[in-house]
Amino acid sequence: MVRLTNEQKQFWKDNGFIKLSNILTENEFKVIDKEYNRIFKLKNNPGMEAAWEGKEMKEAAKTEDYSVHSIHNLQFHSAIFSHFLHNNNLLEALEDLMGTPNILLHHTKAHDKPPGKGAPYLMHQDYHYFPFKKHSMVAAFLCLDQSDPSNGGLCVYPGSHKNGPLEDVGHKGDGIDHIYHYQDPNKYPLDKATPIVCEPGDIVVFSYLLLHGSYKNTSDRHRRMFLIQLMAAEDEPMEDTHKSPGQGWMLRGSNDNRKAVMAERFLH
Ligand SMILES: O=C(O)CCC(=O)C(=O)O
Repeated sequence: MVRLTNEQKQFWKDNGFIKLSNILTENEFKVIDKEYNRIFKLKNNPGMEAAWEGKEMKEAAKTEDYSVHSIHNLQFHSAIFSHFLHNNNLLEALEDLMGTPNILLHHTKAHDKPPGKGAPYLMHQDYHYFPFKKHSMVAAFLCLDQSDPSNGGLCVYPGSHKNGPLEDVGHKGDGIDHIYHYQDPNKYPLDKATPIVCEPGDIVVFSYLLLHGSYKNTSDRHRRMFLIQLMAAEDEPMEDTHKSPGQGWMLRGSNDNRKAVMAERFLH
């Protein structure tokens, strides 16, 4: 059982994020860690490159030689990740944080920032990628490595979720096939954010309204993460966007009005 204390719930309300260190057992973590490496090695190909493109990104990275390897929806690659999506400790904690017993999957993704050149992510709100009416959307960000500012760890502007959606800077990458959302790096620089230092197995949950980003990996270590994006069944998307396989999958509770399902064709 991982029910949150009143202090933890208050921290979440005040800050828009919380680090949980007691979700996975050592053995559960080992299994995920090993499978993550196996899949990344197996899939290793140029299509895994997912670093943001564009002028601001190059400026933030201070070089053109930066990289992030990414695989989306790992639960379609290995049952170990579908199993993890149903982790009871995680879902109990999420129920306490999201304030609903009815929790749906939005999507998952994994980022491996390689040593020495792992790209930074400018400060941004995930809201702009998939806006929902009630802002119930949260990310559960599993750290597979010890992570801190030196190897590209996560950082946040605590409490920024309270300001609601901020005006967004959208940038079409030089490759033209992606739109990246982020805040003006002069207004919200990475180096003024609060680093979240994690141990392997820690899970950081944050609101999609929280300003977050991550540093460049300048160390000789990898910085691997696996992220699950989830929403409440009582919420509804504002735009028909960011579809992914398995979206709307019930992870906890029930979805009696099926409102949070993304596409009409899934309604029946
Ligand atoms: O991989 C990272 O460090 C950042 C990921 C992130 O912030 C995002 O994808 O929204």
